[in-house]
Amino acid sequence: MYRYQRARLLGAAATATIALSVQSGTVTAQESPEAVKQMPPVVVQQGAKKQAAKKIARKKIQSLDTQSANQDAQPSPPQSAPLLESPETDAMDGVGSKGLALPMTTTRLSGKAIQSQLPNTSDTAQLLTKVPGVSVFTAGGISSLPVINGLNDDRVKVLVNGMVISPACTNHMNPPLSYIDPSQVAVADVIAGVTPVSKGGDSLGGTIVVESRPPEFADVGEGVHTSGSVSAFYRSNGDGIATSAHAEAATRNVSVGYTGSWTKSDDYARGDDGPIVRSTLYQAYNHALTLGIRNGADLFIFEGIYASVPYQGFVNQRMDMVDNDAWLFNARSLTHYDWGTLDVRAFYHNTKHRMDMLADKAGEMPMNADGADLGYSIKAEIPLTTADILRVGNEFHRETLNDWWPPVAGMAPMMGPDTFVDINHGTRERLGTFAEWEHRWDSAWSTLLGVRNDMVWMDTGDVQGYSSMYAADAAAFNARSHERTDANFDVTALTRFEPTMSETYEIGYARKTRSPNLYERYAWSTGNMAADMIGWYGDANGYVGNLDLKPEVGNTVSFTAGWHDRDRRIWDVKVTPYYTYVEDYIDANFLKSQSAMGGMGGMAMPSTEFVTLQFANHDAQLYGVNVSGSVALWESDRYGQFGLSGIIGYVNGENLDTGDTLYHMMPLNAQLTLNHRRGNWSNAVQLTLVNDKDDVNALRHEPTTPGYALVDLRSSYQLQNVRFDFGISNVFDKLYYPPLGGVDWADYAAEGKTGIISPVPGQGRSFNAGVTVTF
Ligand SMILES: [Cu+2]
Repeated sequence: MYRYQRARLLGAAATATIALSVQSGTVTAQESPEAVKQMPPVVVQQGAKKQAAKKIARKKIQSLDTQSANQDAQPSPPQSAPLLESPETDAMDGVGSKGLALPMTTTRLSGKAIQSQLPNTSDTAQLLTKVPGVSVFTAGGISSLPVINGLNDDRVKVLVNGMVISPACTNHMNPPLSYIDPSQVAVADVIAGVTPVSKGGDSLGGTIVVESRPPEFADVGEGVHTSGSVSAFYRSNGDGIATSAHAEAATRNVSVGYTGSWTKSDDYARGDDGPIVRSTLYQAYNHALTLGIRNGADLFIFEGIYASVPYQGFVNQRMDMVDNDAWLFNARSLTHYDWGTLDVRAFYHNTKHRMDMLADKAGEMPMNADGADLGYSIKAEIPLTTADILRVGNEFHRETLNDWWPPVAGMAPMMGPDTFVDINHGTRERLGTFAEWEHRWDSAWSTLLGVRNDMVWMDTGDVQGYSSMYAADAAAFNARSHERTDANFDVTALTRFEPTMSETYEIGYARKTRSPNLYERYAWSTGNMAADMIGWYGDANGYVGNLDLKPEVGNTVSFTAGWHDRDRRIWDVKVTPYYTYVEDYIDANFLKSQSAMGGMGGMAMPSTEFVTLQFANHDAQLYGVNVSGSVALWESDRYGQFGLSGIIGYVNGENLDTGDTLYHMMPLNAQLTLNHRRGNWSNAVQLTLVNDKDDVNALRHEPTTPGYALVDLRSSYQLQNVRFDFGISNVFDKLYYPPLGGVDWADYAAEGKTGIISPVPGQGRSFNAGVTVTF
């Protein structure tokens, strides 16, 4: 039964997917278990279904992740299914039926699911809002922070081409996904909740694995293969422009590629024909060079990226990004042996981050951060038998950070005469080691069991303030030892049960641990102005670090039930309820109200709305449910194909010590998309529904937001090698407030800091259009 099923799935997918066998690169051997065992994790795929045959010959390597042989043997739902080609269902199809290294809670975005979003956004995190369980909280225009099942930002592990990228900013203005343009993303896998230890470590909520376009190689007898594409998009709201280009030249074994992007937007306008939302402008460049070398099925990739953000407004922060210059280098070698595959990666990242205030905030306060990341990972996947896979790995990550604020002339003693040293050569090193065993018991049952240790070492030097005003806090901080060591242990256990070809169930447990970041432990000043600079919450409150913070430990139990037609062509539904108990959740305690501060420079708060908080451990619980599904509705030669897909998310979080609602919990929300496709036309109508948010975090004075419904339209037409995109987002120009948008500090500051601060309004209507030429 099992073998039959696998062969059948392979057959169905063979039109679009080929897996290279170790020596020969042929498809045929896959039907025997031995061949499956040998099969390397390089899935040669898939390319544009438009140019299917040619592309297949070209052996485009689509997924470079070290998935299990088992998983490669069971490619995603049949690629030939017509309605699964539509952008939304592509996002919906998940990869849940494959090996347990990708649990059922995994959603894979690739190809059209990404392409269809390019007209709408230059923010890579926004792409992920199609994924069940994922929401984003508002930051800069290209720097949203992802949340998975209510666990946000650093609690989500994000790997960009295998790199761990630490935000080098007191406001986390430069999160990992801000270093890659959406147009450069080839595949994004999101694992929500229970995550295999081979993909976890130092995180609680889940893992986002983003891979950029893999190298392409020439076909036999083709000589030098060249390819490329150019695209440009315009968005009427904010006068946004996004361009990208790709060019590649390759022989059979060597490939050199360039990918670049440039994007820019002015402040966007809110809905209801309202005024602009201040401090939402941005501009960004990204250039990436890739070298790929292939030797049989083995692959070596080297990539260098230069990412520059000349400016980016932050509507819900007191500061803006006025320059962010980053270099990123990563190398990967993927080799196949008799015993299995070895995946080795190494990376280096360096960011020079500069903050100050753009025009709206009318003030001056330079803040600088220089951050670097350095690391490697070595992962081996060993198929022990046809039913057993062992994965072992070791990885290291070292973050260094300097964060200092130069004095402002004439502003002593508040902001001078000395340099404020926030983090003085902070270091955070993590050494992770894991072992994971996946076993298939019979055609229905399989299990995954993994254990993991992460050692985390942190330290930082002594600090000083702008003046003697800050001396007491600095002295207290300097008097203590800053060295901290955490020994973290994670466990993941997953069981999958596939009793029939139309149902799959999975139950998982994970204990996951995250150590505090450098700011959570080492931000030291209790002065309101200095504390107000710390925090990535968009709440305009001040935060003070805590040397006594412990790592937070999440215990998650989740269950997924998936039902679908036998071929996964017509319909599927997936439901995942989950519960997480977090021991020592890093929340905050009230330190003081800021009402006493009035009148200092551009920074002060005349209002009692804002508070200074200190990071603190509390016990917390989160629970919720994610639902996703799709159905092929109707098909006719004359009118084309119609399909419907949707996701629903609900999460609830509570601080068990105080009874307060956790900050930034997304209210009940749903997305419903009607897809249509006829020949080269594809169209979509998307309805987004978000409930009132009245369950808010009292400690941070989190604003309530009313419920809303938004309608988006998308349309594309493929004319040979030219693709045209059209779309209208927020068709009815609805004025709305994203529940995780934070407070509109930019407006509040510009209007004289009086009255009640408003939540940040979302984008009003935008007409989006673009063209992509491939050659
Ligand atoms: Cu910053």
